[in-house]
Amino acid sequence: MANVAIVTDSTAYLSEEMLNAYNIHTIPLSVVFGEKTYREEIDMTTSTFYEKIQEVDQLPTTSQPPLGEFIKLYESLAETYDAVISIHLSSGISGTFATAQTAAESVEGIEVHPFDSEISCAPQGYFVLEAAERAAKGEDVDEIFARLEELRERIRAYFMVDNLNHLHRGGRLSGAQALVGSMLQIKPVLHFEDKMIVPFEKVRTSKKALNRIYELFEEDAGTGKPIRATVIHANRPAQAEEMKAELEKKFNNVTIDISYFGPVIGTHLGEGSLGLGWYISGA
Ligand code: MYR
Repeated sequence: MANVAIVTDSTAYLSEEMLNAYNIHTIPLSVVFGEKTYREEIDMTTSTFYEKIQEVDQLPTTSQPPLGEFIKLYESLAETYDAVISIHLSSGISGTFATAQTAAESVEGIEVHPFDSEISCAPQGYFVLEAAERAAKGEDVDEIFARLEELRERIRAYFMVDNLNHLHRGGRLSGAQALVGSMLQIKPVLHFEDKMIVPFEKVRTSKKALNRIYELFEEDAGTGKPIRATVIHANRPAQAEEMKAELEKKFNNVTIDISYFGPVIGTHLGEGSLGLGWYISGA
């Protein structure tokens, strides 16, 4: 039986409970306020982050985990495991995956296999939980990777921001040229394409954007197949609850959780952002 460790980074925003239940190891990204760096959810909680951004003149930036931290973590796992699968946020928006690859090449005593989720947040978590469940059953790296590639085909996620300037400022919005000029007036539905964030559809109001996301969700949920979904919010818990209740009322084949955009992703999306991720489960 193989003994594979599962590593992810903090931007999957998995609860402590899930991390412990599945024995998942995490490495934090950080937010930087002026001279000070805070590892998200270790040195700064999500609620403190959303309070702090109200008070500061200059908004934070973010940084990926240092190479040395990856090496330290992988080496510590060598004592217990045969191999590591390390699942990270999209390489199109962060250098985290590339750093994991460099660490994987230099670490001794254990084979490390980085996996580019090509997305982030709760949908990244779908990969992590799938991998962890399979690892717990004793599956080997090839079997787990095959399942993750297959899962990739089914995961969908769309999101909307209250203010596009955060994404633009952080340089994480591709195809932004088409939006510049009308940036403040527009509330596009966004998604990932080829590892990058691109506008999926340009819509003028948040209500229209949300309705469009619901329509896209219905393409899968309306089939009656079992769906696992997650409402993701940037400091909008009540709105997330409302979305969950609305979708649960409409579809009885859907299991919905609520997750959040923590400090690192919140820095780039801005407060008030909302997203919906899902996949057809049980396939
Ligand atoms: C870094 O400094 O390396 C981190 C950069 C993070 C960029 C985040 C951009 C927004 C991602 C939105 C994900 C939405 C998933 C549903």
